[in-house]
Amino acid sequence: MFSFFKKKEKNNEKNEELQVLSSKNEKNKEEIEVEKEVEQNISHANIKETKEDLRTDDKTVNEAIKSTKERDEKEIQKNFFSRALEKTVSNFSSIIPKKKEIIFFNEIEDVLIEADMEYEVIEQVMEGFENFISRKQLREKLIPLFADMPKIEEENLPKPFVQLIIGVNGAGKTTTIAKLANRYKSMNKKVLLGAGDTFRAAAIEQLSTWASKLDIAIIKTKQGHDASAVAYDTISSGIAKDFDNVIIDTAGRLQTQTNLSNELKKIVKVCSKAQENAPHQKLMILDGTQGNSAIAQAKAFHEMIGIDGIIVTKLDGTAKGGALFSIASQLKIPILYVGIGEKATDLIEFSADAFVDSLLDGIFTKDLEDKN
Ligand SMILES: Nc1nc2c(ncn2[C@@H]2O[C@H](COP(=O)(O)OP(=O)(O)OP(=O)(O)O)[C@@H](O)[C@H]2O)c(=O)[nH]1
Ligand SMILES: [Mg+2]
Repeated sequence: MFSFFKKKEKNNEKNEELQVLSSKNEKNKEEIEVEKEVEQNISHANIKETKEDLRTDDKTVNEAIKSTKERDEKEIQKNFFSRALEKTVSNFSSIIPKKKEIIFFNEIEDVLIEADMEYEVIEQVMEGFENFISRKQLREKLIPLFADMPKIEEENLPKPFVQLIIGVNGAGKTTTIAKLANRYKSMNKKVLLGAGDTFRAAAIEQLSTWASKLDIAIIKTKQGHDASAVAYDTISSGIAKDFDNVIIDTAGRLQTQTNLSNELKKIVKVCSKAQENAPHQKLMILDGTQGNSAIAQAKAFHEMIGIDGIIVTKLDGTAKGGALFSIASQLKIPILYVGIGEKATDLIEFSADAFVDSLLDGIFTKDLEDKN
């Protein structure tokens, strides 16, 4: 009996001990859990922090890459403009044989006349200048001449995006179409050309040759056929076959030729029947070698059908680069590109900064303070 109670007592003690142990275990378990959780939180926080750090680092690196890329692109663009303005700038040396930091009033005036800037614009630029002019002072007057050009929408474009190319005979329309097509193709766009110059058989052939050379699709018909029908067929095919860009050529014409200007109006109207709001851009091609006389042409075409953008060709072959200032400030139509040769790659996006700096490089030394 006694031993039974003793045993029970012992058992109870053991149970208590076990309970204590198990509660200790529970406590340990809890502690371990808490510790684990703390550790996990710390390591999460660390990972998060490291990730944040990496993200910040990534951002800095990406921003650095972006700004280097932008700088490189600007430099490349400026080099292109220096090439385009070679002839214009080489003429300056008869007025200013050696580049200078500060230039005399009359010399600047002569340089601008030599570059074929219109006199009205020259007066506007020279107004308020003292006897000597620095690079910075002149730059601040030249850049705003391009400020009135409206910006062109480049995003959310309709598909296909239809461009109609117009201009006088020999301005460089067909060659510029090849250059634009080549540019869009290199951006992975699906491009379709429309041989809308049905006036001459050679014109259809010329565009076809470019199309096969660049491996780009083309819609064409026989010489003498209705140009607006070609425009309609090209746009319809562009819609049906999911093209990104449609570029339509037209015959060269003078603004004074009534029949041809009526034909142009008809082409524009028919385009809008094939696709809403087409043509989305009516681009006027101006021959850069004509200098300021191209302005009157552009004005007349603008009154006729409304021009959305200008491309100045043959800048490589002229000393009249300064005409671009008058074109921009008088027409207030954006200059989109500049042609600098006969190859498909000889087209550069217009940049007022690169253009003005290339001109200024021809007469001014690059002093650090004024350098942009
Ligand atoms: N140097 C140089 N030549 C160019 C440039 N753009 C066009 N040309 C040349 O100018 C000439 C006329 O070019 P086209 O593209 O046939 O001109 P177009 O306006 O289509 O002529 P039409 O169809 O006859 O009205 C060709 O010999 C082209 O190679 C350019 O930017 N620089
Ligand atoms: Mg042509």
